[in-house]
Amino acid sequence: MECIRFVSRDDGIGLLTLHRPKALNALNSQLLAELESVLVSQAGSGLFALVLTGQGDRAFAAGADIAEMAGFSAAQAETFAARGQRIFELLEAFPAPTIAAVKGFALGGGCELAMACDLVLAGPSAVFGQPEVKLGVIPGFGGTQRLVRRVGRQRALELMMTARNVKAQEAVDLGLALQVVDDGDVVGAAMALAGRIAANGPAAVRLVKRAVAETDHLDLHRGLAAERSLFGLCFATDDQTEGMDAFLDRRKPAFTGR
Ligand code: CO8
Repeated sequence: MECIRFVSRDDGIGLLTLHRPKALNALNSQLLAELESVLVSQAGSGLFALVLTGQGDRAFAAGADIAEMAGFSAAQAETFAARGQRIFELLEAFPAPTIAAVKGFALGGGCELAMACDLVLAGPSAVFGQPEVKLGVIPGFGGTQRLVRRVGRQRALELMMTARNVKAQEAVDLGLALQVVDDGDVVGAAMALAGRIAANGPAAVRLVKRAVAETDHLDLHRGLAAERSLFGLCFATDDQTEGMDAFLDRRKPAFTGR
């Protein structure tokens, strides 16, 4: 792979790094294809958590690749947007929790990529934004949808219409990021957070994600119906037996994620 590095650690945590540092990890077709391939191949691998970051200190990703997009026809632009949206949906639906570890620029498609992750940690250097209107275009990898859902309609419109950048602490205040990692080791902090999550029953963690993802567009009544069905499903897992037995035996559970 040219544009993505992926390592799966013994503790079940995967680290995916966008690797085009010369272009501030801008998302071109090659990078998107490699991202898709890792997500597809890892979806059934039983990973307990996946951390995404960008190579180097300057950028998570400075957006979709402007040099590649510049000459697009309307039809080509729509196809490119459809491709990015589909891959970001794969990321959003990844069975295990996903954590974006953002250093430097997360602009345009980079901000959209972070928003397709479950949790976003920001280093002190993190800069978020949807600057597309400066280029005469709109967000095309989900920004008009996910930003509104993350920060609310008025704040999202202001950010997308002014194209202004948001630093780490403001991103947290807006709800775009979960927290600022003060010491700057944002990847280390994301791995540690992934480890804390992975110490819980991995099958249940996956079902928490499913319960939220599959119901956030439903009314409460239907959401509750989906929740109780997934709650039932927990009782068909080894992790539930182990978790409850361990509690009753006053020992630490040894979860398998099954
Ligand atoms: N695409 C391609 N190359 C890029 C990008 C990008 N998005 N961002 C930076 N680069 C390249 C630069 O061209 C430069 O390359 P070179 O050294 O060969 O000239 C290198 O990365 C370093 O960049 P700078 O010299 O500009 O570094 P600075 O520190 O001066 O500035 C900035 C950093 C502020 C991040 C600046 O690079 C910048 O403004 N980048 C563009 C940010 C942007 O507008 N992003 C949004 C792009 S549009 C988008 O993401 C829409 C997504 C949906 C697409 C839908 C499909 C149709």
